[in-house]
Amino acid sequence: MINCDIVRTKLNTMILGRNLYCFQVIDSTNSYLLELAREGAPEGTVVLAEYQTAGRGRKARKWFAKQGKNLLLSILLRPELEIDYVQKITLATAIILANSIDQYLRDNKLPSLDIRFKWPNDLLINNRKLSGILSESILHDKKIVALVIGIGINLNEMPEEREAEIKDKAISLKEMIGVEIDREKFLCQFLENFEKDYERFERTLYRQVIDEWKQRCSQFGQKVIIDTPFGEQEAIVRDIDESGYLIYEDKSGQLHSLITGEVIGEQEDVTGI
Ligand code: BT5
Repeated sequence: MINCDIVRTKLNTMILGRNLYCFQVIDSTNSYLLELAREGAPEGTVVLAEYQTAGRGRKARKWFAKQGKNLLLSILLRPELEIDYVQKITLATAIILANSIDQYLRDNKLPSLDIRFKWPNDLLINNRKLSGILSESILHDKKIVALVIGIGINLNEMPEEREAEIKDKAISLKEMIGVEIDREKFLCQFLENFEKDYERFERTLYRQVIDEWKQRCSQFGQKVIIDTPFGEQEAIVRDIDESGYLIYEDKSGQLHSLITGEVIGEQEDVTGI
């Protein structure tokens, strides 16, 4: 069991995680935190669980995690911003998470890993999913009243412990580097980095987020299948716009932006065609 007393003592933040809820089992940390948010919980509240009975991804997909091996958490933010910023804050979370992993590996003299991003919310290693982020918001008049960022990251789960459904798709840090990740230490570092970077990104209205995110994305130029609200389409990923939406080129060479759809398949790299 992750030791929340250790986390509370070691955590060097002003706001983030100061209000910390830890559960052995919960339905979903996001659902619980959305409830707390409706009841007025303050910005920076964090909910952590060792196991979720209804952990979810987008579009009611499931998030699997073996008890006590990974990190499952949700963070409550209350940025005084419009709905358009939700996507950028999600991309910012991926950047902070990837940088925190780099830092953990560096600090512990472990081999570095090439963490890549897949739009809109995946962290990948060797094309397998290490982490997923689910942002859910409560809005009023297009303004964000509360934003719950849910993060699932595979730290110590090994392939033999994994659900059949994700056996070929998932990867964990321990699997890559061969040593157990200190979950309390990693969590504290991540929350500390999050607090610093969130403040930095917000102060500059998320201007650097897109550039920083693109540096870890290898999808540009890839021929993919895109699941748009109007059905599946072949496309080439071209860019991310300043709101964090995906720009893709359709078969006739026209550019479109994708806000809610999804890149579901990757084909060969066709950069330059
Ligand atoms: C996501 O959705 O990737 C967002 C996942 C967010 C999970 C966290 S855990 C804490 C918080 N509380 C919650 O209830 N949720 C958040 P999406 O892009 O829709 O991807 C979902 C897909 O990822 C599934 O359909 C599986 O194919 C795959 N998947 C599920 N569990 C996985 C795992 N542990 N590792 C890698 N892939 C996984």
